[in-house]
Amino acid sequence: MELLEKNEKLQDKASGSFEAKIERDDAIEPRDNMPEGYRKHLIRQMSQHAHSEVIGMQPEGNWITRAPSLRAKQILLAKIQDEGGHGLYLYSAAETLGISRDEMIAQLHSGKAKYSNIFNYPALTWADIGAIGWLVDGAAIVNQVSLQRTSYGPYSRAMVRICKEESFHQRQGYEIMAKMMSGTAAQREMAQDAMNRWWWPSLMMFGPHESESPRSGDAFKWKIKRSTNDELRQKFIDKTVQQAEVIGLKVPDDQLRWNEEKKSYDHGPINWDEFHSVINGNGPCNKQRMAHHKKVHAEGAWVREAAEAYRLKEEKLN
Ligand code: FAQ
Repeated sequence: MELLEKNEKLQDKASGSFEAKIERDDAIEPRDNMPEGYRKHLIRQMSQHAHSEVIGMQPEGNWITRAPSLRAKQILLAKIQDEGGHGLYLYSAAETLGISRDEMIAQLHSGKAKYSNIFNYPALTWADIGAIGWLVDGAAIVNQVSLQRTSYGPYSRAMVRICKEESFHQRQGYEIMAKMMSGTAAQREMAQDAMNRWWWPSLMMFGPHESESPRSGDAFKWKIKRSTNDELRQKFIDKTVQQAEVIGLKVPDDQLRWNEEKKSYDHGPINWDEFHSVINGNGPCNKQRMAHHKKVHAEGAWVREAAEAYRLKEEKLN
């Protein structure tokens, strides 16, 4: 009996079944067999990730015309263009799973698909642009470095490129914060205020604690996720607290303490009621973000029509 099972396992490996590939840590590619649940799980996560990149352009876009110097404006423009590019890689990667971009956008507009909680907060001052680059991109990098080893090939390859660009974004944000912290009292106050408003929502970006994370079971079984939401959040806290100290910013958490035993920080409780309220449509900017996306999408219909007409013409010629 034991021999039979062993033989079956060997045959399974040789046949390159989905399970065998997952076990061997081989990448799953678009034409490979995959369970329907795996495909759906990835479409959900990757489309939400793509929507986040694109909606994430809005809070920063508001500051392009108000950047304090030509240099700052150029850098911010480049960063926002990168975010648009990240959305495109991710939509393309999700399309390999058999969903069209139109369907993904329709799901975003109907509220079926989510996007990251973080982009429902307003960018009130120039320091918020620093906080977004430093904290939001910093959190995104920690999550995305882990996703470089996700099991779906097109997603993991997209992550490699995206992470390189995100590290430039993180430095852009940290530079703004460091500059403001070495400026006037009013500038330091502005930087601290931005830190106070963006810290907790950035921690929420990693998603709920394990006991409240219904998607994690399948995600680990299929090696879509490699680390838990809490492990990644902790990694982010440990590196970011030190960066804050270097430039004199205070982390707005009275319960934050270095824990020598576990060699990392303990932190105060996260307000999960706020998180759920925001991801269910009731954050400060949800309505504004969606209204803007819908408006711009409708205004861009002619571009999609022209691209489609061009594609059809090329098809006829070939
Ligand atoms: N926001 O069971 P889990 C960026 C939902 S990119 C909203 O733990 P999972 C770059 C979750 O969907 C930022 N919803 O779920 C940038 C699920 O609901 P559902 C985006 C969230 O998937 C910077 C429910 O809660 N990055 O910032 C969030 O295993 C600056 C239960 O959660 C990604 O999307 C949240 N934060 O783990 C751009 C990374 N967290 O779908 C512009 C890829 C959880 O069942 C400017 N995604 N939910 O209705 C992931 O790694 C995972 O999907 C997690 C959530 C970790 C986000």
